[in-house]
Amino acid sequence: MANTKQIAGAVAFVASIAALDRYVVVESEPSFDNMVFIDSGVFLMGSEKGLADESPVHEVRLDAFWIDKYEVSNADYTKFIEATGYLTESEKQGSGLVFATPAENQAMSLNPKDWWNRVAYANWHKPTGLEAKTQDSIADHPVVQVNFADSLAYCNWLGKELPTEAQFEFAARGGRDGEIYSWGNSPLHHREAVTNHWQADNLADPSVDDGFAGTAPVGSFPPNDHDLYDISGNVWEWVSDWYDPEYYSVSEWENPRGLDLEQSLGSTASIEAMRSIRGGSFLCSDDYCSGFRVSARMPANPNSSTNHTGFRCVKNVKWTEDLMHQLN
Ligand SMILES: [Ca+2]
Ligand SMILES: [Ca+2]
Repeated sequence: MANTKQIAGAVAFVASIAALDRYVVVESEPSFDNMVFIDSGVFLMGSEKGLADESPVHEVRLDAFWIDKYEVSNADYTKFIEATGYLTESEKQGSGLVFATPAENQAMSLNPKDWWNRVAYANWHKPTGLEAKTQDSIADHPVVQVNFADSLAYCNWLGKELPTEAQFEFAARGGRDGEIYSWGNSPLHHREAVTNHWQADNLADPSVDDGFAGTAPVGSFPPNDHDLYDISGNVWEWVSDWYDPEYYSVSEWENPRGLDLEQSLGSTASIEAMRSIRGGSFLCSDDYCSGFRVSARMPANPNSSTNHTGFRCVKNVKWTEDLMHQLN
């Protein structure tokens, strides 16, 4: 671990070169501030008690990596925008997807498509559109209305990556193999304020017993055993894998990264391949979605920006050391 810290400065230079064929130029001094070191290890990924795409439970070995302690905040993302002039997809398109309770949009349908409205001018500045709070008032909230590319661009700027699904679950479990939640097996409704979630029985009945109907400032709830905040709840988080519901049957044992695009397209029979998101959001409850279960997976259109999906980044130790080796 110490060696990795010591070479961080040199790696910044290498990372800036590596990033040239990616999206944006990496800033000069990437740091490990507010990151948690996750040592290499073996864990049991998935669950036999969840949805079909969470099984079979399979053993996975991961190399060591660093992961952000918090979801990336609006204040964090502002630095990226100001440094690069990057324009997010929702800003280019002039709209983003915003959740509306069934009562608000007059649609009591159980179809999730009826809960989402495309709202003009909704973007990371104004997550729910023109009438949203000012950016200053949500500076410490997780950035949302960022699609997969918008999220990856931020991570690459810092010489980081999006976590793989396996890295996210390994970090979220914190050693709790076989358990349901990042905090153990206690049902969510038996605990108070363990994570920012939806506390009512249905989506037409918003409840704010945990203090937040929407996003909460990052770090408002207790961390997991790895000192990671909001690794369950608050906002869903983009991970790097293409989503495939049957991937666990063919997953590599070591450092799995998901199927490639062609395999994902073929498996889902979808015209548009989906990426995976993890961790659940303020819209999940134990009765609905339950995305904060540590094994829960969700497909998401990588081109879509919504007000309940953000991200955090990782720095891969082996990737870093390989670059140093190439440099020498
Ligand atoms: Ca809440
Ligand atoms: Ca989260």
